[in-house]
Amino acid sequence: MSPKESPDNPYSIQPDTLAMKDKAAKEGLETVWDRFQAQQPQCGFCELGLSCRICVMGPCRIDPFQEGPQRGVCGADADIVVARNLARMVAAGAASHSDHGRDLVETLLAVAEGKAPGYQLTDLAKLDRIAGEFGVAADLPPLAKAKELALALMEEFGIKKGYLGFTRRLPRARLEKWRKLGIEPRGIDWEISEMLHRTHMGVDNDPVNILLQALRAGLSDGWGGSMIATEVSDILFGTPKPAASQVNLGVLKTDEVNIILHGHNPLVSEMVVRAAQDPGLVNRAKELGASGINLAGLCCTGNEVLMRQGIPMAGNHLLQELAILTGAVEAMVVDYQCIMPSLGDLASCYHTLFFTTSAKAKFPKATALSFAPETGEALGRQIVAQAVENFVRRRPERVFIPVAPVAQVTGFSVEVIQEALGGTWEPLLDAIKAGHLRGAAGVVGCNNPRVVQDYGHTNLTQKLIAADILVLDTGCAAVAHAKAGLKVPEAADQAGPGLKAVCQALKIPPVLHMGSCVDNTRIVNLAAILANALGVDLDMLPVAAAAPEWYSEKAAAIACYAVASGVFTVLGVAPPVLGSKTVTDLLLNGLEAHLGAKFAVEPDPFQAARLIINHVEGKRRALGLDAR
Ligand code: BF8
Repeated sequence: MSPKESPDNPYSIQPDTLAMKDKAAKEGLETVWDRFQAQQPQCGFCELGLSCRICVMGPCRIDPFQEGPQRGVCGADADIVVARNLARMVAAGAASHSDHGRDLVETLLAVAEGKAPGYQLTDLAKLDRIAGEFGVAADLPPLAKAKELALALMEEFGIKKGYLGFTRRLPRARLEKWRKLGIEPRGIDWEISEMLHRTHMGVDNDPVNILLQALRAGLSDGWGGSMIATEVSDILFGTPKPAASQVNLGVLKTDEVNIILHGHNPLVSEMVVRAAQDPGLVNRAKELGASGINLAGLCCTGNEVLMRQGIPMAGNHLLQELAILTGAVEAMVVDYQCIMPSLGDLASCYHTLFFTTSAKAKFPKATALSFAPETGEALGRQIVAQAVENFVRRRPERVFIPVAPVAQVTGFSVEVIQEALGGTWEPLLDAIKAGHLRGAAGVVGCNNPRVVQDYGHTNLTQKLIAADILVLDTGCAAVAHAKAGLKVPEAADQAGPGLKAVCQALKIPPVLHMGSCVDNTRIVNLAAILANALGVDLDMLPVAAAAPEWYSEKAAAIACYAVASGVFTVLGVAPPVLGSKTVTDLLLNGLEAHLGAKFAVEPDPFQAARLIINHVEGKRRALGLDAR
């Protein structure tokens, strides 16, 4: 797939999406694009952030044309309303990632106490390292160490004085910037809850002050909840290593029991992976006429099991309904986040079993199962057993798998990158200093029906690698890149000469898969490592981030912690802030003087690439490195 200056249709650049969308239309089934169309025109007040429904003196709206009301019933003006709305988005996003992290810490404690059969401490070296970071005695045996670490991580969520523990990974200069602004993250739940308090009517009515707390809530996610989720997942299930896998709806098999793992948290899906290898269940599948049991991922649960177990990826956010429409899915298993409430309806139009696995996330027409560390292993087995028995209900005449799968290589944790470099960061720093590698960019985030699916991700990334900028990806962007064939070593041919040489020397793709959305912490962690190695703050690095197709509150939280950590971040979809000049100016300009980084909004991926390339070259110049 080569860069295309304009998309062929308003929906997607992906053949599997377009084929399945046609199938939905033929069968009279509704998808996200139908509902998006039915919502047009969407509320202009809301798009600008100018509607407020925080209290029941309202709802209120501020007239952007200055002809109608300029204040809500309480007296809040456009700046206050917009700032409060954005801040609540960030708080919700930070809460989502962090609650996911908390579930992992609870499981770590259960494992340490011998209460979680089937779960274990898989990466003991990482347990040692993280326990060391949190001051746990080095000479404890693994289970005792895991218990002390779990208890220490639980404290990160509460009333913690001073900075969150993982911020010790950052250069002092960054922490000093936060201290001056009063945004050093304290307890994770504290920052999120204070954000909700301050946006209650009649509390914080200074838009700048509100936004600073939004950054702080974002930081409590990036250097707190999400980072805990990543590190504890690695301890429990293993730190990812490179593995060959495949992507797109073609990973579903016409002759096997297909089970899709969707959502974000690996706790249940890892147990499903284990159960699917059980010879008894595989034999039962064969007795029922299937050739075996095939697992495939969707969204970030998909990324979790892809990174650690090489499980193929069926698709990203906008594929979740379409996967069911293949008619080949015996079970869709979801945990939480980014799961469309429409899935139950679609599953009921086919033979697909729809299992929810978290008591906190129930859905219409779903079979509600409830994960607990004590019963997770049995839950995984129950799900696979029911999926296998469901194979006989499949109707072959309704099955349509539209494409052949595409190859990808996954599993690039920070540890693996360091290992590939020979155990030291010097070769990477040398490549940057010599200019073979101009810099790096994280291209991350969602799909959004406002954007042609994967058009933003793919074109931006192709332009960046052609300019010798290494791309690190996570989330739904990672799926788009893989489908475009950018995540195999041969894709180095699409890179500029410097990046191509680096990739060929290390036998890596020019786009490195670093995981799910909580794993954006791997990217900021890597940035911190490089900044420390160079003796500079993060904002001095020739790096940037982009979320070309974001939709979610979690993405808003990620963008906040990226910028607050010093990383220039380009959004492909404008956040609902344009109704306030004060808020917009602060995000696009004002933050830079204090944090060395800011946001940009650029829907055109080619223009976004130019912004990032110019930024990277500007940072090189400032570091005294050669610049183009
Ligand atoms: O956490 S990229 S659509 S699946 S929010 Fe959701 Fe966005 Fe996908 Fe993963 Ni992240």
